Amino acid sequence: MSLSTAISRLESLARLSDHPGHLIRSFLSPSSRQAADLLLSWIRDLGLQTSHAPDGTLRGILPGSNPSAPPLLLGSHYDTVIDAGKYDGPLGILSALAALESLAQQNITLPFPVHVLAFSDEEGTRFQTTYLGSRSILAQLDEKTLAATDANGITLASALASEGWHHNASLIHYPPHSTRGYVELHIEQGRVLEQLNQPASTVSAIAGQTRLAITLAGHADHAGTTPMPLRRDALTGAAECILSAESLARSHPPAVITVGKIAVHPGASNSIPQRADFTIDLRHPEDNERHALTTELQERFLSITDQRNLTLDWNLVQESPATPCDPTLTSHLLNSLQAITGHHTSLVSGAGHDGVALAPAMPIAMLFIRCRDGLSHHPDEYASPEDIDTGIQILTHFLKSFTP
Ligand code: HGY
Ligand code: MN
Ligand code: MN
Repeated sequence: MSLSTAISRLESLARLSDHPGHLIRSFLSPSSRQAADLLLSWIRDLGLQTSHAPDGTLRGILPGSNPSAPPLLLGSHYDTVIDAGKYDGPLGILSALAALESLAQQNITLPFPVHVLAFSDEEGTRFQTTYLGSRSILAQLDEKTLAATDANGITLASALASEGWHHNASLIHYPPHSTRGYVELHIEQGRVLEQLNQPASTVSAIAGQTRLAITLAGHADHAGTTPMPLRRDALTGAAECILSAESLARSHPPAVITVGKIAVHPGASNSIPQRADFTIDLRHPEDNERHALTTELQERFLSITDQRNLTLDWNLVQESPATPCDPTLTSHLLNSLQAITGHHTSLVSGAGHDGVALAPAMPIAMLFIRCRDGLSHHPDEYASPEDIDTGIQILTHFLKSFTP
């Protein structure tokens, strides 16, 4: 596949959305199915043996000269956030296919199988629970995750049962330590490579994440007849909590805390809000710091809600540990990075990736590609054709020289 083919395929995928006005592909949605069919056709065109799991995980197998050897896994995710860019996820899948096509054009057969995986839900846009695809290939969709509900109250379990792609589906499963590892190419989603004026880097570790669902409840009342001192306003309480979360993160760098979603009930302009529901996304590269900040945040919220005579409902939706990348697998990738770019840079990832879910069962390594202004989870997300080409060359070099 030439670079121009990879670029035009990114554009084709970016046109498949659940919403006419912006890019969003969520778990098992119609546009996800269209994207899956397109990806499977491209994987098939490369001569790989394709399959899909009911949860939307796709796989292409290139057997190599020793089909029974432990496989190397490549890939990324093809779901998106809301109003997404076109590179976060699909670039990793298409770069893997481009690297394999480059090897085929050089008549190179690898001495081990390569499995290209496309995960159907890394972002958690529908159920707020991340890494559904990568956790499913390890058979780790636990009861709590299966009970997660979407905005319509549908549980993941019932969505899988009623909307899953069961026709011609097969089990895609990897027992622990049954592979050579997982390597993912991804845009950096940060500004460091731009500041260093370098096209790519490896990743040393992925920051830990804590995702919370918070509900503050007070008392609905008339906006015109209720004096300020008598109010139990859930939204102003939430506002104080949110600003407190921001000041906590600002005072503890490199911690980051984000409130990405908020809903107010009853939502009438002349009614005092009875209830405010919002999300917390808290990240830090050190788990003990992340846990300490989470405790501090809960104490701050309890104090605010006590003072305001509100109730606090604090729910841990999901947490992922800070995840180091495998030093040996990463050193192979670093050698290829150096061979192609002359650089030897490794960065910590503030963004989460499927490797977090896979790390307990296999070595993981990641290759970052520079993205303009570090922008991501935004329609203006952009990686240059030159940097994408460099990424594909590094991946190709890595596959050729990877003799584990
Ligand atoms: O939220 C993240 O870090 C990733 O984009 N899923
Ligand atoms: Mn993302
Ligand atoms: Mn991603």
